[in-house]
Amino acid sequence: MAQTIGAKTICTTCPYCGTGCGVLATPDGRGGLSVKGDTAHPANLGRLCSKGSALGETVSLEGRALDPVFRGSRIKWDDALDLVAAKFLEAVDEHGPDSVAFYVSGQILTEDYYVANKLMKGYLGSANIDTNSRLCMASSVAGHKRAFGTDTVPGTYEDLEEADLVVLVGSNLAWCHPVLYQRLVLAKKMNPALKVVNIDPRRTATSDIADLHLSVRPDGDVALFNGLLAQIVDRGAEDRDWIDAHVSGAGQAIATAQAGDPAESGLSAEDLAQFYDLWIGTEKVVTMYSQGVNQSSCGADKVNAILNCHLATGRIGRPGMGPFSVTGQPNAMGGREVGGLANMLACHLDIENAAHRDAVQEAWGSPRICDHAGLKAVDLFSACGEGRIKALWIMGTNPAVSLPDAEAVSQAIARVPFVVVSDVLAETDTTRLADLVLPALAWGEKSGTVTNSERMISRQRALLPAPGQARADWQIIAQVADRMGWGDHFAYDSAAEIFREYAALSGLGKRFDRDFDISGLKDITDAAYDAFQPIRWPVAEPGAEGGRFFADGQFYHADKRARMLPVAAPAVQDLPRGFHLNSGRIRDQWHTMTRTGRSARLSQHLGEPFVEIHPEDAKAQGLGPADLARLTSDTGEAILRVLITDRAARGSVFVPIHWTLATGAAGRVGPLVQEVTDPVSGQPASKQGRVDVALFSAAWYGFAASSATCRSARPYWSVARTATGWSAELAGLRAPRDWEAEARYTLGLETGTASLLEDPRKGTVRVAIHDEAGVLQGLFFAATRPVEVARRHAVEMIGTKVAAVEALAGRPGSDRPDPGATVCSCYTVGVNTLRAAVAGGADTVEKLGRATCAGTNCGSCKPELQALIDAMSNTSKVAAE
Ligand SMILES: Nc1nc2c(c(=O)[nH]1)N[C@H]1C(S)=C(S)[C@@H](COP(=O)(O)OP(=O)(O)OC[C@H]3O[C@@H](n4cnc5c(=O)[nH]c(N)nc54)[C@H](O)[C@@H]3O)O[C@H]1N2
Ligand SMILES: Nc1nc2c(c(=O)[nH]1)N[C@H]1C(S)=C(S)[C@@H](COP(=O)(O)OP(=O)(O)OC[C@H]3O[C@@H](n4cnc5c(=O)[nH]c(N)nc54)[C@H](O)[C@@H]3O)O[C@H]1N2
Ligand code: SF4
Ligand SMILES: [Mo]
Repeated sequence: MAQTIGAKTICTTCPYCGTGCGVLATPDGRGGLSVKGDTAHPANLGRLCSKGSALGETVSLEGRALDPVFRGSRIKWDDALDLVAAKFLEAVDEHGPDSVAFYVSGQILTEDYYVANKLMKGYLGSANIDTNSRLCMASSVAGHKRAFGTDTVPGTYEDLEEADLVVLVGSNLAWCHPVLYQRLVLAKKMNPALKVVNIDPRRTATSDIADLHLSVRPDGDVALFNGLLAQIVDRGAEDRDWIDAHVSGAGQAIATAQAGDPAESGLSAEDLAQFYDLWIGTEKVVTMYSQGVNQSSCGADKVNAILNCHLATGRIGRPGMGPFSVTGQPNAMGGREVGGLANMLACHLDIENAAHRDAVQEAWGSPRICDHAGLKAVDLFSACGEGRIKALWIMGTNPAVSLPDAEAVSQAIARVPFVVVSDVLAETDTTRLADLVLPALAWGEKSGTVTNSERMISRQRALLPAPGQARADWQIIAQVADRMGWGDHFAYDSAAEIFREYAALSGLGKRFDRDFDISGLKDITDAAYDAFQPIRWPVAEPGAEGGRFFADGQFYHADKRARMLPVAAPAVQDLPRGFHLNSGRIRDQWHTMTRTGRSARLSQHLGEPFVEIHPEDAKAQGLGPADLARLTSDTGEAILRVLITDRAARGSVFVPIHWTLATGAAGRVGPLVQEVTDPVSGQPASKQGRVDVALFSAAWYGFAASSATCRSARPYWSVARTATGWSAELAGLRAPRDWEAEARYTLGLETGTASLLEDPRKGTVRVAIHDEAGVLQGLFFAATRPVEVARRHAVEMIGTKVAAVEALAGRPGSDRPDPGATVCSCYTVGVNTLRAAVAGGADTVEKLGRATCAGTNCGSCKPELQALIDAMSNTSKVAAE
């Protein structure tokens, strides 16, 4: 069978980004596994990025939720399921169907998603089921529906290879879709004529491949693309025949674009001209976009401004041409297909359409069906805070961290009388707020399907045994439905059975002339589901396979025509004070770090929450390298390490989204972000906050490395996994009276012999803790300035029999150079090692790879290697002048 290669190797799909890479995983029989890329999978053709490569390091059972837990006590599944059923039914009886809600995730599988929707929309009778895709894809969904009459990504990944121009808008592809980025890098190598434009206020790792980087003003995208549309028309580059045959609304959209001022994009006339020349002069253009577009108060308008340009030129759905919204989560797309959002019905059908509702209800044989849209994520949590939601079930997402105004959201969740959280971990910022925590099967243990950015449906397959009492999400939901009295309609024995029902339902697509139709798979046997090969929808007949959409000019509005929309650029607003707050991702962490945070390798790349700020801005705020900054907004505050870089845009700071209360004291960006949403899509404007930035004047700074779990009660701390245990960065406002006690608490080491070295003149304190056998268990360094110790060296000494004096030196001897902060996670190659190799003549990424191995496995660090080479060659040029 297809999934079994060799004895135990199983084909599955990576659980992280929407690239949807195929993975070959081989369990080692001891709970771990080795992974490599699946050369047969069309998304990655054998490649994996640093996160995919490290999957084997994230499957241990440490910290896992293994039993149902009610208010701190383990309970039996039967009791847990009875309780959920009773509480939800009670609320519906007393307060109506809209008094209950599910908040789910683009990280659960299609089968989970389908069952959750069926229960909420068809049985409980409310559409109060929204998903974290609201924070992620909602603006693209809205933009697609407005333009195409359906939520459909027209193109395929091959378009990256077919194109002559790829425009990346608000996308840090190098870090967030690294395998797609590598496909683009390769495409550029094969076709040197291929040009790349990157539109992002910051200069990111992705900008390094760009022929043109446009540092657009935050939210300047509508002005930029309206300018493009106006130029298309001015230069007679629009496709009149295509517009006449297939598009409505062009006149008004063009008039609105012509009335705009492209200078409001914040770009110079030369940059604008260069971009417009390139775009208009290159027929095969793919405009790929992500959260810099979606997460905005004008996100849907940004999407339509981009779509307008493709519709005006008819550059859509043909090889190498089209708008391309890349999805974030592994099953963001699957969620949209099953109708995971509060304003959608299953299979691209509409809640507002009575015929659609009746057909779905009939197919489900359900007692009722929701007849109006439910609450969108931000409104849903507001309703929780206002006491309108009596029972809430959160699955596969961590809203106490990831929603805007995260502190208020946490309080809102705490106000709900009955909160269930299904998660794979026992302790997250959200499970802490739950009445009942349900243990879910994790990636590697569960089975089902996901759909990636290019509409490719792939299997996730179980390869490890179910741990403890954990159950699949769909199973938990179905068992609750059973206890609610609807067992006959939820009597699924397997994911395959759910998939068949769902595929059959999608046959309604034919009746209602919808594009999503996988009914060709409705009779798939269990064996064929086991052997399932990636397939792109639509699959309306057995044996069919989907390709690109819309080249034929057939759209899904009633008149079959696409719509160009008049979208006016938002007024440019100068900040009265403070900084623009931008937020997003780093290369080696996934969201709230519940999985990637367990890998020591991944935690070494950027191991601490930080704020990226421009050198001039840093100077003006009195911030120096490695200082700490306090960020305050109307809603909250954070304390973060200062990272000064000219890659930041002036007046704007960037903060990663990954840190939580579990990994830091004040590293969350969520509490800083105001609850501003796009009026069309309801998506939060997570990239457009306002903050003040000031120096956090700590009395002392610390670094700790321990074999145990580090913790702290200081106003600033953050912890990271290391190869020998944990490390911590900390800072305090007052020096502790007893340094040894402080060290022991931070290191989590109550026993062992402490050696203390204090230098009052330099203001430094160093503590080493050895066990009885003379093995170093913990090291603690404190100073009145940000601590200068060779961190990797300190970490590597833990667990060895190094003597106290050597351990306390904090630096390796001259015979063992400090490798420095990790750049290549796969081979743990540090920046100092790389600098030495470049200085020794390794002046290309390839040579650096041969000299140090860096970048030769997954390749995710190649942009950083190139940047290092460039930076060093610039420095040596300056030195020579
Ligand atoms: N390593 C890693 N990869 C991931 C994830 C992860 O957590 N870690 N998460 C996955 C998920 S769910 C998602 S949604 C994707 C997100 O993937 P991306 O959207 O590529 O990632 P972000 O870092 O959120 O934001 C992209 C860029 O938008 C820019 N930006 C901000 N404001 C504007 C603006 O007004 N205009 C423009 N043009 N750009 C702007 C930011 O500076 C940032 O560099 O990544 C997926 N992949
Ligand atoms: N400021 C700001 N905020 C943002 C963003 C931003 O760019 N800036 N980006 C937004 C975007 S695009 C996204 S997608 C969200 C992501 O935000 P979240 O969805 O809140 O983040 P995750 O850490 O992915 O949460 C997933 C949770 O599900 C658990 N889990 C993993 N697998 C399973 C499973 O199979 N079943 C169950 N039941 N649980 C599982 C994990 O342990 C984890 O607790 O953040 C959003 N928030
Ligand atoms: S690019 Fe990386 S994170 Fe995304 S699916 Fe592929 S291996 Fe996983
Ligand atoms: Mo996302």
